[in-house]
Amino acid sequence: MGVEVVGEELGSLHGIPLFKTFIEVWPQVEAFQAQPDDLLVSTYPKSGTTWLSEILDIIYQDGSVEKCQRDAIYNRVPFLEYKEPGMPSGVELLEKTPSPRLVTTHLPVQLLPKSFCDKNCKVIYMARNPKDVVVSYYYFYQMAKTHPDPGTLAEFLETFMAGKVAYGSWYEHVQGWWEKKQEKQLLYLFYEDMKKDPWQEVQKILRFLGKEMAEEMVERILHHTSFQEMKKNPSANYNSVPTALMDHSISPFLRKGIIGDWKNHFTVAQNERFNQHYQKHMMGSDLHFQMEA
Ligand code: PPS
Repeated sequence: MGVEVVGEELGSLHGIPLFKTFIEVWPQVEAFQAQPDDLLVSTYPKSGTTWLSEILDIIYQDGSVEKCQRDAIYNRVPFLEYKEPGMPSGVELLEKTPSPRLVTTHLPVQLLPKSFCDKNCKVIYMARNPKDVVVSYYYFYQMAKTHPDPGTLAEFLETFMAGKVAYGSWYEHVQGWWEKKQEKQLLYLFYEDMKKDPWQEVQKILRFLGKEMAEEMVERILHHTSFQEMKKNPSANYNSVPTALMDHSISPFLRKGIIGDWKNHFTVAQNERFNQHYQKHMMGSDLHFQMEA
């Protein structure tokens, strides 16, 4: 008989709603000792973490698809603050990962363990427009069983706008990391740019990493990390996660991978309300999001 995981209500970490299992290991995460050659991939949930991780891993493996199949993406690129009962924590996994390490996190900038700044680690942040994030998150809340019940989409939209979802306010997250760009080696990317011109975005990444790659290799990377390829790739599509934790029959992890799916979900009234909320919370920011393809 399979174990049934029932999503508990979220706890609170320094005011940020978060899974209680993650909060329990927080002292370990906070004390994490980064190494100068660690590369941190930072995102708000559902903004392209897995996609960017796969792109970076294949760059690190010099374009070798075979080497990227050595393990599941969540083991190749450990998730810093992760913890589930019976599973190694992100920190435990990282301690066993050879350098140079790729590390993912969804932490808002103010909670980033100090060591990443002390060691001057490079950071790549990827942001995605909030309308597609909230739709993607709604499906993820249902398929990834550790989340509380999201209710209807209308209810979930309110929870999201109020910043009461796991990792808190999208607005604070994208703006906080945007401001961090002033003082750190940080490359700030957008999911929508990666969709529209992946070649150009991969060139930005290569420049940021100080790497050069033959055109043919870049073509191979783009093919390997396309939505269609990743969706059928068992080491990138999360199918290896036990069904008790992620039920892909409810919604696959690689669900649609497009810009503008929110149009298939928001009513006209919800869209108007969301736009007003967005304008209010982004006022004064020079960050701009593309909501459409
Ligand atoms: S998580 O759980 O926060 O780590 O999720 P994350 O990986 O950040 O985001 C999942 C969404 O990214 C889409 N995705 C992609 N889109 C385009 N191309 C590629 N290769 C790709 N890989 C993942 C994935 O489908 C989720 O978005 P939605 O809109 O739900 O499809």
